Amino acid sequence: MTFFLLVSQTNSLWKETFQKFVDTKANGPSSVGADLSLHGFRHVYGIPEHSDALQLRDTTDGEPYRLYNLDVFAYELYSRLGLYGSVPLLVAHKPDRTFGVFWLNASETFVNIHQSPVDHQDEQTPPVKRRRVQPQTDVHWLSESGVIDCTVLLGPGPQQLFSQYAQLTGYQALPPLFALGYHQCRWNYTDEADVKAVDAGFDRHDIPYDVIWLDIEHTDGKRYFTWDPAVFPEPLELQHHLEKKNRKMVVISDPHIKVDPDWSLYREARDGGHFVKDREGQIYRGSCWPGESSYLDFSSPVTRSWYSRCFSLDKYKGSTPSLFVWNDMNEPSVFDGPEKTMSKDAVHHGGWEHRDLHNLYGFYQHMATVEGLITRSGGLERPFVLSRSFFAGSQRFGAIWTGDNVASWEYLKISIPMVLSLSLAGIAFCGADVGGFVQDPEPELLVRWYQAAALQPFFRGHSAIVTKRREPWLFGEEVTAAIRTVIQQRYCLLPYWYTLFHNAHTSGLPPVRPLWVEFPKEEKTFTEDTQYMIGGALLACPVTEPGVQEVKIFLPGCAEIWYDICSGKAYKGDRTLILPVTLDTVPVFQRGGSMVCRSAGSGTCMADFQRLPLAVTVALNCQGSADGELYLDDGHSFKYRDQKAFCLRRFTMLSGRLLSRPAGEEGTFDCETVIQSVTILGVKDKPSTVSVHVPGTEDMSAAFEYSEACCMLTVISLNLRVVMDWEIQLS
Ligand code: NBV
Repeated sequence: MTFFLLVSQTNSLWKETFQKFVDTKANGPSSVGADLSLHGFRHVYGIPEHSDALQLRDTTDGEPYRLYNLDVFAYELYSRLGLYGSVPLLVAHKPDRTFGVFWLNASETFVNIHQSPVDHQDEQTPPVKRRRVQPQTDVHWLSESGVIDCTVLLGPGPQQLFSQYAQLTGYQALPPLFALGYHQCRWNYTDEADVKAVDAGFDRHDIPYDVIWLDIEHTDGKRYFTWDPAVFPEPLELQHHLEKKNRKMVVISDPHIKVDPDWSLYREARDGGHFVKDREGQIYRGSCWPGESSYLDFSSPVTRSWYSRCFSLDKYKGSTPSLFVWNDMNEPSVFDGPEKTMSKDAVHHGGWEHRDLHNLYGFYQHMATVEGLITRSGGLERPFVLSRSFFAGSQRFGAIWTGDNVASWEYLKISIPMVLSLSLAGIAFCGADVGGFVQDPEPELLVRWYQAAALQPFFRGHSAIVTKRREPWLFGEEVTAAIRTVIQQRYCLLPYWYTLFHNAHTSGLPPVRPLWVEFPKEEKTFTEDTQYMIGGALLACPVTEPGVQEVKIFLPGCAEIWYDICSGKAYKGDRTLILPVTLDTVPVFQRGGSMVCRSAGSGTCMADFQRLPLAVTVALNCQGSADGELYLDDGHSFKYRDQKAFCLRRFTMLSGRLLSRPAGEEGTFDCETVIQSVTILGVKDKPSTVSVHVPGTEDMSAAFEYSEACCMLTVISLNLRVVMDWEIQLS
């Protein structure tokens, strides 16, 4: 490892001109960098956010990867330019080692990657005469300011790496359960009647959803924390209306504050010294949605606690406990600033220049907003806050989305590697605007987007102000039915998603994972970014191309069995399957050896689904065994943490016997949830009896159905309480 530090003090370098902007370098020009050679590694990943493939490319002939948070509307595809957020974590992987480099620096950063040259001569040389060339990846980090603070994470496997990184930067916050449901957003729902009509539309079309979102037009002249009295005169009544149906509302709250001395919030921020200053010590001004604006200095703990208090129910008039928040434009976006962001020589609390902490600006707003919502509930309720900008550790606060994408097939396709890269870098609660934010999706694209996004952690439909309306029922019955199906399936799968989030919260392992994370020894998986794993059990391969009649799916692992979750059909691993598809097909396979819990039934929103019984699917591996976990709690409070009010069960199947036992530490959550059915895939022979044993009660025989064609056994009419120990025996 070689380090170098460059500090030059020539006068001409103390000022830099870019277009009409002048950057005065009060502390002189500087940069810090380091070169690392990763011996034996050919595959490197991470350093989001870029609209690029999962595997990082060699940058020798092109631009380096840039980490500089910027507001980029309809960003270019397959580009290394900086987007809204940055996580300076690079992950390298080879069959016997996963390795990470965490470069903790929040100033503008470039990452160059050089892979060992391919030895062409070697390829023509007969194998016996070939020299063995050890692959090598050289990584060059370069940041504009600060110090070298670089941690090397040794793995050795992906799971250890995730845990090491989480110990450094924090674990994924456990979201309230509703936040894993479907969110309906638009810039903008125009008034209260519009919101109620859209809400009623979901009920009319039997499509579950949990949250309706209001964009900037809901405010009084883009003054956040206010309501436009003409179109949202009764915000409390509106929230109560939704709350009665167990639904929530999210409103946008951006970091820029309208310069308006007649507005008390502006005056408070100004008089409290809560704004970023320019290099002359005056309040920094820039233009944004409200016109002339100043920017809150979230790097200051005093400003953060002032901002947090702005979310208290008495201060934020028209807000209720069922109102949650969306932080947008927090790179920060400054319309008339250099590269549409804040001047690097602006000054923050403690005299720090903006250049030193640019990539942390959104992180700190997210932190303060989350703190505000927690405090608002007296520390009892889990918050939900979505942020556009982020940095390493933002996972502790909530969700992130991939910003202003476009309604095209290419953007649908790139949403998968973007979500995977974010997940690898700890930002596990992430997603992309369904349908594409800019322009209008054709119906087929919209359906395919819903199908793909229903299999990503954060699931929100969103569209820009000039696009046509696109609520799920506006494109004819076939489209409505297809969207209804995937949203309902998403809700049914939430016990599994929630368990995965609990896992991310406690172990650092992200819910969605590149294939190589689950198959670290299989080189064929190392470049795969059209299909991925949801937890250890499900392989997802959403259709992202128009007009297709079949898709090619790689099923990894020569010792694996994969079950098509739709047909139950079993396939051996280590093969490429050609699967015929229609508009309704969403290829998902369950790995032999795993278990997945789903809600059995339907409902209008998360609260309904929480009350449903569960159906367990056990997929047997070649040894006839399987295991899995289920996590449950009240879905909204911190009682799981403060009073251990959770239920964590482990199911194990071996030699025809399925056991349910507590997994590790026993929680105190006493829920009524029952398991209604258990489907076992891969049962070669029909059992003569299936009996159920619950300690303290008499053994009972259970009703079951068996399909010889699918080797599928379904034990029905069970009524097994999740919190109890039980076992099912096939004989
Ligand atoms: O607030 C308006 C939009 C918002 O809908 C979008 O999701 C953000 O990414 N916002 C950007 C500002 C305007 C973008 C043109």
